[in-house]
Amino acid sequence: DDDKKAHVVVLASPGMGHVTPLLELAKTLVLHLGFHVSFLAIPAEEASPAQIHLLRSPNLPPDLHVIDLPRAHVSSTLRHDMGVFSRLCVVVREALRFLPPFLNQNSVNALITDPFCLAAFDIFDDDDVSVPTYVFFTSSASLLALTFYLPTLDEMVVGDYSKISDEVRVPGCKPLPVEDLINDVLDRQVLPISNRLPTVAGILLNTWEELEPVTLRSFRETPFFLQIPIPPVYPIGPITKRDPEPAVKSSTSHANLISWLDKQPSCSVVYVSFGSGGTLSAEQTNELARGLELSGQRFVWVARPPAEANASGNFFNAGDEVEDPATYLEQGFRDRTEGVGMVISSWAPQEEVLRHPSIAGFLTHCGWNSLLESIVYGVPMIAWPMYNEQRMNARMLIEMGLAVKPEVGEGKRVVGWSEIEKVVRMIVEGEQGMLIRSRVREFQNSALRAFNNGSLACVANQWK
Ligand code: BUP
Repeated sequence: DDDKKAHVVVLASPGMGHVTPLLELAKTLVLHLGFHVSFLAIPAEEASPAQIHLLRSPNLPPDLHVIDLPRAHVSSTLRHDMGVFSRLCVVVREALRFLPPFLNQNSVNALITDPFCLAAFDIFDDDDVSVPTYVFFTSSASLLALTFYLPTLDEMVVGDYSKISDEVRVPGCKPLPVEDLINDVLDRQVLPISNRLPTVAGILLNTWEELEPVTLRSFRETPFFLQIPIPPVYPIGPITKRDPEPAVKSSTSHANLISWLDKQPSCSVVYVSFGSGGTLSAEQTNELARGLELSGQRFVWVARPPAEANASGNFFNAGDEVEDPATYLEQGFRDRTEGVGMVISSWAPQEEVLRHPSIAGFLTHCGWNSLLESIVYGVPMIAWPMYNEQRMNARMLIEMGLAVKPEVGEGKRVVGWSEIEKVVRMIVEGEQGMLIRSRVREFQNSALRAFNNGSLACVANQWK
């Protein structure tokens, strides 16, 4: 009976890296834990077909109501020189005006939001949002630790991060080389999130004890975190997409892809994707094409038109009319790799690809969702971080033996084709690839155990 069910509101900022795991969390609350969930979605600055598609899926359970907050009129506030992060903050801030009326008109037991929405909660007065608020932190425990540590670090360097010459020592984490710090930290954009996080009722983290034991323990034991004090941290992961989604548009291209994979030998195909924001330079795109070709291995490459230097991510509007790879990939490459490789230019059914038995490896930008999906399906990785916390994620993968990392040669701007050829061969047929695969499978098992251990149920019971 709907009326008797506890009501949880899930609030998501735009972007597939947030919407995907928050929606998955919402589904779990409805399907496995008997909640009624309102999913408040903030429309992206420009309509994102992949996001719309995900939220309109006919497969969503009846007790999960997706509600689009009205599209904000932000064009006057947005300036061209603003980075992705600042633009996102403006869009979220504007949309959140609609949150208090929603909470007032409905009886709500708990509110779960991502960190970007939380950062904008300063627009509310104390009594505007009186329901217990939880954050679903859609990244690693290490990034959460860094987020908590940031105000301290900021004070130490008096806001000038160029003062840090080598590494940052975040409590509970391995020393973090300064070059791996995320760009948004360097320009102090994460500080509002850091300042708000300690005020929430709890933090749900998309990780599990065996993946990040040291940092998770440090949240409970390290004086630094006990002093702040930080709210309870609940590792509820891995929360990843589990059921195949219906294809975004041309379902035939997805069907073609899967039926092509069906014909390939088991563990023989490398899946290449740089996430929703990742694009390569023209030079790097050519080197990658050549490396893939010369490796002689089968591949599926989610390719995007090249774009120069984009340190902070240049958000590909997932599922848009996309540029035909013929316009930027050499014709010879396409002819020579026909039957061996597939180039996809639209949104790929990543979850279906990764779970496919033909997949041998994942060349990934190391977005947190992508790496969790890879672990959940036992796929070894080639780590190719691009921006945000991806460099931290890549470092973790390498240290844990779950990925190899192609190196940019001395004095080079890009990863050369021979390096790419080498790592692709290594992951598919090399000895190191086999070692990584068995290591990933250990974590796949631990992911499964964590998923089944009911940690989400423990937190969620407080909301009933
Ligand atoms: Br691209 C792509 N199909 O073609 P991450 C991505 N995805 O299903 P983010 C597809 O989007 P940042 C595609 O499975 C994952 O769930 C993918 O999330 C899905 O990276 C999600 O991996 C992407 O966290 O960058 O959001 O692109 O690192 O900034 O979170």
